[in-house]
This record gives sequence, structure tokens and C-alpha cells, in this order.
Amino acid sequence: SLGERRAKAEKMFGLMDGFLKNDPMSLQKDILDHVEYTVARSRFNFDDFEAFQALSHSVRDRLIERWHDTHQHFKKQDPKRLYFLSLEFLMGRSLSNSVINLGIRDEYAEALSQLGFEYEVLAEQEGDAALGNGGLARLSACQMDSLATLDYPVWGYGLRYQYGLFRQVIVDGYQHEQPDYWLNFGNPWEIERIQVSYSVKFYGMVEEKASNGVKYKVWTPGETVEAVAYDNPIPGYGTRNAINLRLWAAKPSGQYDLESYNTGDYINAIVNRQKAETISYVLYPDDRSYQGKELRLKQQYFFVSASVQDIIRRFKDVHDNFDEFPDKVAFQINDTHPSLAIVEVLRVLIDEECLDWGKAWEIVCRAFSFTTHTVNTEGLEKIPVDLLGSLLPRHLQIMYDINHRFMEDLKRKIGQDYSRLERMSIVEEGIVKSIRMANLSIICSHTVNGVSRVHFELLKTRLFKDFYDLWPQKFQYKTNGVTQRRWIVVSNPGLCSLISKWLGTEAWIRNVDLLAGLREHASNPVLQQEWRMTKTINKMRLADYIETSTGVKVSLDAMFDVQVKRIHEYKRQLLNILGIIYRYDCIKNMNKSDRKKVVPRVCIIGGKAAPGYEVAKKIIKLCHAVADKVNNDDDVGDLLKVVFIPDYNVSVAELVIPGSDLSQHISTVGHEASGTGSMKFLMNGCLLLATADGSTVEIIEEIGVENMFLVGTKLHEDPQSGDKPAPGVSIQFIRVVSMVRNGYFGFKEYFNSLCDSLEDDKDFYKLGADFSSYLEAQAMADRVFVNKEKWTCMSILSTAGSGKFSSDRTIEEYAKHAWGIEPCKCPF
Ligand code: GPV
Repeated sequence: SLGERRAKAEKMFGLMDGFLKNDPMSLQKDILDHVEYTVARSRFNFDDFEAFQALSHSVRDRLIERWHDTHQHFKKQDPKRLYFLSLEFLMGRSLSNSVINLGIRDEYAEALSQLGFEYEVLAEQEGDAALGNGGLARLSACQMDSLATLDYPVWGYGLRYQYGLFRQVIVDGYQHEQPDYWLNFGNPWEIERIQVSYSVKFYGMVEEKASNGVKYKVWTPGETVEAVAYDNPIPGYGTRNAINLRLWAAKPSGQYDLESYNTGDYINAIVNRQKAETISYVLYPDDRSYQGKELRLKQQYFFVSASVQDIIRRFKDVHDNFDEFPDKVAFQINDTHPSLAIVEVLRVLIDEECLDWGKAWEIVCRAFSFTTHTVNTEGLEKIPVDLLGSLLPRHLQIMYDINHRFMEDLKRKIGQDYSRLERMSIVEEGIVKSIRMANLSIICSHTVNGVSRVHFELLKTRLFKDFYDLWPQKFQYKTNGVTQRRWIVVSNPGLCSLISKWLGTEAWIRNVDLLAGLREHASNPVLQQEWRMTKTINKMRLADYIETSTGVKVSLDAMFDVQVKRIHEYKRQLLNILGIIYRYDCIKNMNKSDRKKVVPRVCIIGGKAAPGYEVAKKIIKLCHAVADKVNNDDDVGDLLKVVFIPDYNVSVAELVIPGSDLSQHISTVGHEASGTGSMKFLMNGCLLLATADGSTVEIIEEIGVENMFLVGTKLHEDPQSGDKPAPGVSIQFIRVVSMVRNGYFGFKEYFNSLCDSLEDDKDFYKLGADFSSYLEAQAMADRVFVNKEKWTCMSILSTAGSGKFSSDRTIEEYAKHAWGIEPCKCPF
């Protein structure tokens, strides 16, 4: 029997004395075994890539061991679990993160060096897992790291795209997109679970039937696709816990369409069947723009349906009714992308589990928590009713049912205020009748979360005011955070040991508030000296990378001034470039002795533009046009260099952030929900030049405005809010724009529309209004940079004040105030 076999297995396991061993000798043996049996190379002859593969497999074994134990433990304890649903996870590389979280980096490094390999060289062999676009997707990845580290019983769910975010290639200064077929060389970090699979239904029709006078709905699908699970262990730091990120891949269904086989067209029948796989092929690269594409909706439902089936199956393994469901299951939906999960749970409970509406509704409303990441209505997802009705006919009915009940209820509460009723409806009437996924998510969730304090204020007063007035208790915010494990320990080992040395402990890696202890040493010349040394080493690495990726040689004495993030008009990379043009123009107009006083700069910009976002692509081209002119001007030399780093991604960020002196976060006030890049720079002791937007407002509170360079008006003085007219546009602004317009950097026609968008009345993102203040902040940065003691002190205080911006803090807040989950720590 199964019981007997288990008892026997346990006894044998006892004899094998437990876990894999982590001393360098055992690690060496493991690596060589994987060279021979997994990679199938000779143990006397293998290259760096093969060594990387074997190394990864040996790490994977250790991950799997912990991951098994963690799941055994969760199963035994049966705590309330969190299910974190996101269509995007930007994980980047896994090797270094894993060995650090497992606490065996040094052991591996030693084992490898005895085999004649260098750990760092092998780590560089790994490609990025780029299953996401930008901030939203990297936030999920940081939060998974914190969830594992803090021992929470969690499952992450997502899609296993075969093509991640496109690779950006620059040709003649223009962006080109290339496919990222990231699975080409295998992926040692996933575990394929062919036996874990579910059927997902699409299209077809819904009929009403009745038995014994009870009416019910039957959905007969027109297409069925199989979802297969790929599990990705996520190790915590300083704990045995390793949680699971389950990603779904589409496979042709096991149910054959006999008809097409019988017609004799065997080949075509196979080809058609195979098309099912396209659902999970490719990540949509347009961050925050929704075009109502059928394939995107299919992806959303595919991932949601498989996840919900898996979650309900797990619940039913130990429960025979749904009374306890909301006490055992918490759903987190990352923006509205997974919000079909709400409707899917309702559908399963009503149509398949035969609960009545009232009971099902109560369960759903207690289970879901929703986080929104946007500040304006254009950022909200809408799905055309026609599309929904054809792909998911039963779900559309349920959405109408929810809306009907909600509208009736609302009328009783607020009376005949039709314009408010219209605004709050799930259904948007108009040329294209659509479903407002945010309204659906708010109505059906117990918690609506913002991602920073000012974002929360905007939600209450603008974006979701109608809903806030109705249900103030639903609205909360948890300021975003990032994980110090990836963004200091993995990517900046020099700073990591320096911090530990001065704090006298490594405890800050799990308890980041301890970084505040650096404050008392901020002016200590010994620490300052070591701090600068660490920065210089990181700048050398970055300078090498810049030279290999762009061909530009940069001076280490220059201030490395960095803006890296997705290219968006509201993020104002254009403001940065206009500032660079101003600086260039100033240098050109100086005499030789004045030039000696210029603080040398390397201006670094990086980021991808959505393939269809024309303006963003022009901004990239302008950056290159300016770089061409400036970098080849002998008058300028090392005083100013401009570089565009191609293909910005997580692993490039890990190199760029530690090596920068200054970083820019200059979105138009009121447009960045939070911003998380700033937090990574802050932790790494880079000074911020930023507008008081999103989470920067909270960063200022933590480090003090005197420790950064603030640009522009504060949010409460925002001219848009009515109390002050916009300040006039400066003469400098007019001059730099006209230089572009007149073809000073070439491509006159091409840049025309960019210049037009900066005209007074069209300058929606207020570049003109903020230009003077931007230049002042930049001038201030120059003045401080030459004062090494002051700059270093500010840098140390930046790191010291970054504690609040750890995703550990964010996750604790979610656990307490939104999810109601407790840690469930696996014994060592
Ligand atoms: I909506 N964000 C993103 O990366 N993609 C999106 O589609 C949407 C939002 C970002 C916000 O722009 C950032 O301000 C925020 O820090 C980040 O999400 C994480 O919350």
C-alpha cells in the first residue's frame, strides 16, 4: 500500500543521513557528476557554459530539497495561504541570487576555483528571465523574495512565456526589437510537471438548464487548451523556506477533435492542434497600454483558469465544503491583469460547486485583495464586451450579474445621481461598449491598495473618488519596496561587506532598518575613504561595460549621472536630454579657463520603448543624435560624455546601479504611482535628483531634502490643481528646443514632432515649466560633487535612510492589513 511504501521511504531517507552536503569537496563532486550525467560532457573537458549548467543543476538540487520540505511543512500545518497572481515576473538571473539566499556562495566559489573555474565568470553566462516589462514586474519579483525570506505560506502564479521582453538593438541610433527566445539553452531553474495540468475552455455557448426546478447554466466550450505547470523554487534568505512560483504553459489538449482526424487531413489536424501553444508564446511588450487584443485576453484567462483550478483542488484536498475558504485562501491580484480570477472563482463556485449566489459572492469578497499601479484613467484596463462575450460567454453574464446587483444597491444608497452611477458601473457604454476591469476589481475585493502615499491620495481624490466615498475602509496603501538581497548583497558585494563591517553584523540583510546605524559614521573619514573606494571599483566595472557595449571611453573622475527605466513621456527622459544639450551649449560658449571649472559628467540613459510607441522611439534617437555630436567634439573631451546603454534589463541594472553617482527620477508630478528604481539607487548610495512624485515624497522624509537634489514644485503646489499659474518658460528652454528644431543634431524632420510637443500649449508633461528648476538642481549637484566629503556623507546617509524601502516592510504590511497570513517556518 501507499502507506507502507511511504514508511519504507522514510526509513531509507533516515539511513542516507538527510540533506545534501555543502562543503567544497561535496560541491565539487556534485558539479562534476552533473557535468557527466546532466550536461553529458566529459568531466575532464567542459567549457564555461557547460560548467555554468552543471553548477546551476547542483544549486537546483539544493533548492528542490528545501522546496520539498517547505511544501511538506505547509501541508502539515495547513495555514491560510496567499496566492499571488501576476501576469508579469521580472526575475532576471537566478544563480547568484540562489547561492546567496542558500548561504553557500563562498563554498561554491572555493569548489569552482579548485576545479579551475571562476565563480563570477560562470555567473555571467546566465541569461535573464525577462517575463515582464518594467516596475510592476520587477516589484513582483522583489516581493517573492521577501515572501520567501519572511516564511510566508505563499504560491506565486504566472505565465511561462517562451519569448520574454524583446531585446533592444540599436542600429544607427534607432531602436529595433529582436525576439528573446530565452529557453534556447535550457532553463535549469524550472521543474516541468507534466502530470500537473488542467483544461482551459474558450468560446462556445451557454445554455440554461433545470433539474428539480433548480435552474443552472451549462457552458459548452468551442476550444479547449491544456495548461501545464512549470515550478520555479524561490529560496528565502537565512531560512530553509523555499516557496513556489508556478508558471503555466499552453499545450494542445488531450481531447482530440475526432472530426478533423476522420476527414483524412491528418497533417492539418496536427498543425491546427499545435496552435494552442501560441497562447503562452509571447509577453506583450506595451507596458500600461491596453488595446483589447484577443490573444492578450486569452492569456489572461488561460493563466487565471489554470491557477484557480489548482487552488480549488488544493483546498478541496483537505476541506469538504467552502465555508472555510476565505480563512484558508487569500488572493492578491497584481493590477487588473488577473482580475478575471474574481469572475472565475464565482463561476466555479456557482456553476460547478453548486453554491448559491449569496454564498459564492460572500466568499469571493472576503478572498480578493487588489493593488493598482496607475494614477490616471488612461492607464486603466478596459475590455470590449464583444470580445469578452465571444471568448468567455459565461463570464460576461456573471459580470453583468455583478453589475446589476451593484447598481441596484448603489441606487438605494446614493439615489438617482446618474452621472455617478455611470462612472461607477462596471460596464462602459460608448462607441465600444467595454468592461472596466478596475471597477470590477474594486467592487469585488476587500482591499484596494495604492503603491505609495501620494498615490493613495490621488486614488481617494481623483481616480477612484466615487468608490472611496462609498467604501473608505477598503482603501489602503503599502509603499513599494525592493529587496536588499538582490539590490545590495548580490549586485554590490563590495558595499555589502563594507556595510556589514561598519555595522558589525550581517543582520541588516534580513532586518534592513539596521542600516540606520550607518548614520553615526557618515562623517567618519575612514568610512568615507572606504566608501569612495567601493564606488570607484563599481564605476570601473561600469566603465568597462560602457566601452564594450557602446564603444565610448569614459573617465572615472566624471560624475556618473544615470537615468535608466522604461522610456515614457511622463518619465521625461526628454527633459534630461534637453538638460544635456544645455550643458553642452554652455561648454561650447566658454573660454578655456572657464572650461577648467566644469565638473566632468558622464550622462547615461537606458531603457526600452514599447515597439509601437513612436514618441518614445524618437526620444531614443535624439539621445543618440546628441551623443554623436557631443562625444565627437574635441572642445568638450571628458567634460561631457553621453551614452545610451542598449538593452537595459535586470542584469544590466545590477551593474549600472552600483556604479552610478547620481540618478534621475524626474517624472511630471502626479504621474508616477510610486517608482522603485529610485529605491535601488538609494540603497546603493547614489544621490537622487528627483521630482516630488510617487514614493520620492517618502524618500525625502526618510533622508531629508538636504540629502538629495529636488526638482520643481511640490505636489500641493501643482499648477494643475489650480492654485498657481505655471511659471513662464525660460529663455534657456526656448534655446535648446530650437537647437533641436533647427537641425543642430541632424534629423531635423524626424525630430519636428518632438519639438512641436514642447510648444507652450502642447507641453502636457510640463518640461518647459520645470526646466529652470531642473537646471538649478543639476548645478547644485555639480557644486556638491566637487566637495568629496559632503558628497560622500550624503551618499552614506542615502543608504542609511533606505531601510523603509525594503520589500520586507511592504510584505509585512500586506500580510497584516490585507492578506491576514502568518509566517509558517520550515524547521531546519
Ligand atoms: I499600470 N507600472 C508598470 O511598471 N507597468 C504598468 O503597466 C503600470 C504601472 C509601475 C508604475 O508606473 C510605477 O510607478 C510603480 O512603481 C510600479 O508599477 C510598481 O508599483
